[in-house]
Amino acid sequence: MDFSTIQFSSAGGVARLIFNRPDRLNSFNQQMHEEVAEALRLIREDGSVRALLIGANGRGFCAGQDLADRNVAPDADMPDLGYSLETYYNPLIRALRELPMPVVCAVNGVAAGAGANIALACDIVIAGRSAKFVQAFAKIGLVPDSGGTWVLPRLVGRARATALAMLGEAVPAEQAEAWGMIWQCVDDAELMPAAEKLAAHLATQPTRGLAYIKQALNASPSNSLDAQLDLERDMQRAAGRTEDYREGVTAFFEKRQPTFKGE
Ligand code: T3D
Repeated sequence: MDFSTIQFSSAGGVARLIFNRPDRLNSFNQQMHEEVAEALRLIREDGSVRALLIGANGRGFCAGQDLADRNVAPDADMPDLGYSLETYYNPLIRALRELPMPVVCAVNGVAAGAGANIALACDIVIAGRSAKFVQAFAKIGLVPDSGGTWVLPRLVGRARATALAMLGEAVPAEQAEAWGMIWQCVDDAELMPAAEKLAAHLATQPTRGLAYIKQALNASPSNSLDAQLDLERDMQRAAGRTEDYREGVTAFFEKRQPTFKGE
């Protein structure tokens, strides 16, 4: 597939998926959904990829759904947004959460609607100081989607999640960092270098171990402590059988840096 709504490349164990509809604030249309889904499929099939970096071109990260694609004229049949979520947004969020490697998201400007929640579905989110996160849905009569109602209260607590969802007020990047909504806010000029450095570092780490960490953290919110202890046992058993665990312990005793192969 030739990509145009995204840029996609892979080198040094890092795949880069860059939203590329800057004239539409990188809002999603059907083609962009299809291209992102294809890129994620390629990543899953490429055994050499050990970290994914998501970013965006232009002044914004993503404004969610391209509203120009929604015909709400008085005489039009109202669109089935449930179909849109079932077909496009939900598989995208599931794919990001299930990808067995770290996903770093670099938020360069406004992240609104589904754009905000796609960013928050990633594993480590870094934002430029001028970026902001907007749960824009209520302003057009909609409900936060793309996992927003799940992830927001878990990240910032119910009180803030409710106000953000109902008021649609922007959260500046510094505030998002202070609230624990994202990992880090950096100067705009530092955003891509910092995100690249982080993704490159993660691509040298024990990939399967990181995937087990991700799986355990994903399961944690809906698990009891007992269930989570069982899961940790299973994840640890699997991690303890990786070559990277062998290398980590060996390197520790040899007082050298480990060389992880992601195996
Ligand atoms: O439909 C389904 O499939 C269901 C799933 C829905 C998922 C969703 O994401 S629903 C939520 C959709 N997104 C929004 O409601 C966000 C709408 N946009 C905004 O609130 C603001 O534009 C922003 C907060 C994102 C940015 O504000 P600002 O002041 O920086 O920029 P602006 O001037 O409002 O926007 C710049 C241009 O981008 C403008 O076009 P123009 O006037 O220069 O020709 C604006 O219309 C356009 N734009 C911004 N967001 C969208 C968009 N065009 C289409 N769709 C957008 N989402």
